[in-house]
Amino acid sequence: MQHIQSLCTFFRLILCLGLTIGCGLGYMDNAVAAGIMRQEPVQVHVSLGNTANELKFEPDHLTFASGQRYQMVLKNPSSQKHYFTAKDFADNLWTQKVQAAGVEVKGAIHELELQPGAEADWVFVSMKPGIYELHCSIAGHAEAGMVGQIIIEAS
Ligand SMILES: [Cu+2]
Repeated sequence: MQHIQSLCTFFRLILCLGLTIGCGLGYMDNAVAAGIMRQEPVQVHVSLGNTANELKFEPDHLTFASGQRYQMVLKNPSSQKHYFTAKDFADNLWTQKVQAAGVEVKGAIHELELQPGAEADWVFVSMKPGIYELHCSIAGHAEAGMVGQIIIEAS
């Protein structure tokens, strides 16, 4: 009996490990995926630039918990175009959708371009723990300080 119990624990561990390593909801057990999709997304607000036209993200440090559903509200209150570019971060989450101006985009997203005054909602489930870089890919912006750090913490 003891033996069977430890065997069960072992397989549960393997399962958990599998879920952590799996790089998309596709790898997840359906029940686990359905549970995450029932989560009310946690709202996080990020500003690309500001009204004073400073070249920075506000905030420039973002922390997410793996396996949590988020709604990241991106806004560009400045008078110039900016990008939210975080390719490695985007590779390690599962995007449910990006919503902007009545349009909904589903599937993999790597970079978002926001025109002056634009707003976009990125709904995703953070997956693989790690430290990821963020920058604006407009020439000169990252060099001027438009960079940031995104952390996905193990939950
Ligand atoms: Cu920029």
